[in-house]
Amino acid sequence: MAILHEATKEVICKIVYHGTGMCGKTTSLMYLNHHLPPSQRGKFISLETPTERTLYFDFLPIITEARGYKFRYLCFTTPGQDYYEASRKLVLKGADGIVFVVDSQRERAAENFSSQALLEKNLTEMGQRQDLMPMVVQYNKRDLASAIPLDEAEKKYNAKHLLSFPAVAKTGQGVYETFLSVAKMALTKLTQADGENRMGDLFKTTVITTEDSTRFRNQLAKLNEEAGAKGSLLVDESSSLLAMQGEIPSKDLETLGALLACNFTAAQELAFNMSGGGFTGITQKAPLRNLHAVRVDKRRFLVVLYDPKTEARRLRDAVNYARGTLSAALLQMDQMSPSRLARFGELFTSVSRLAVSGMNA
Ligand SMILES: Nc1nc2c(ncn2[C@@H]2O[C@H](COP(=O)(O)OP(=O)(O)OP(=O)(O)O)[C@@H](O)[C@H]2O)c(=O)[nH]1
Ligand SMILES: [Mg+2]
Repeated sequence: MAILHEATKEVICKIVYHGTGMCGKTTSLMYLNHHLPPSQRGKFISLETPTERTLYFDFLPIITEARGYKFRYLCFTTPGQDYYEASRKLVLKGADGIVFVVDSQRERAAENFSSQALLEKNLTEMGQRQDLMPMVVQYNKRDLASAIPLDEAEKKYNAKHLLSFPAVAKTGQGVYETFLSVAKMALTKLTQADGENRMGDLFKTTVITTEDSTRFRNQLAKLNEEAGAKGSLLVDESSSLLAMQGEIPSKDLETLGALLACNFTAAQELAFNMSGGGFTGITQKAPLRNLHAVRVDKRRFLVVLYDPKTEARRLRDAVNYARGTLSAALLQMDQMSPSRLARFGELFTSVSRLAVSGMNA
């Protein structure tokens, strides 16, 4: 779910690389990480098993700028192995663009098909319409002798005639072109008010005006004061930080957002599967600070960093109060998003065109 921050002139989009195990998703992000200049990327993280298979996700923020606006593409890879279905679904949540990576080797056809079917199933389950999701295909491993011809690959895997790119992630061939094209599509979509109404909730663009930002910060400041907390964050399930206030001991807020979002959502689903009931929150206790996370509304949650000595009741009361005021403010913000999109849409579309074409240079 894309976010437009008026105050900081930032646009945040989520791009997900999806495809069967070992098709080259991690290698694609690694290539981008090694070849983009430091000013155009954030910190790359990879959560792998000891055998280099992605366990949870890889994450790389890619950044472009134009006319004082910053565009941040939070790029994730999903784990390709079958038994990681739950983490794959978490990572797909709120995607603004998807790269479907195909392993071009003839013997991997069955796995490519099943990965494609899973993607469709997962998106449908999340309430997203396929035809509205910006998507491109990366035919990877073109260097291998057993790679099927491109026209055969198109027939097999691209019935919808999506834009597609031959690639060799190991050397980087086609990787950047693929990213640019999905980035362009995602930016074009985020300002289309027309698509907006037909998107599932998770996939709508949120416009956060300067007033919204100030209001959220004030609400979080009040929470910190009443809970005796050091800091607090309002996080979107698709992993963007909506607002924060106080001392957040992390230099790398983007990564923090990604980790919090995936872990919170995972904990929530696990709790739901185990109890069949609702989910109120999780607490992580540690010597320096405790961390308490609760759901605020359907798409967002609140994380409070508080002193381990804080009295439980004081924290609970403060958090309950903050949840109420924040969810009312978020509801109001969401209701206004379509009209704000119409207002900001043109501006963002024209700037985003510059931002993406600037990357070609
Ligand atoms: N020959 C060749 N090998 C590649 C290419 N891309 C990736 N590989 C290799 O394929 C293996 C798997 O690549 P990864 O990028 O880890 O695959 P993945 O899609 O992230 O796999 P999971 O994390 O298990 O889902 C590695 O050994 C890569 O070096 C390519 O274009 N050509
Ligand atoms: Mg991987």
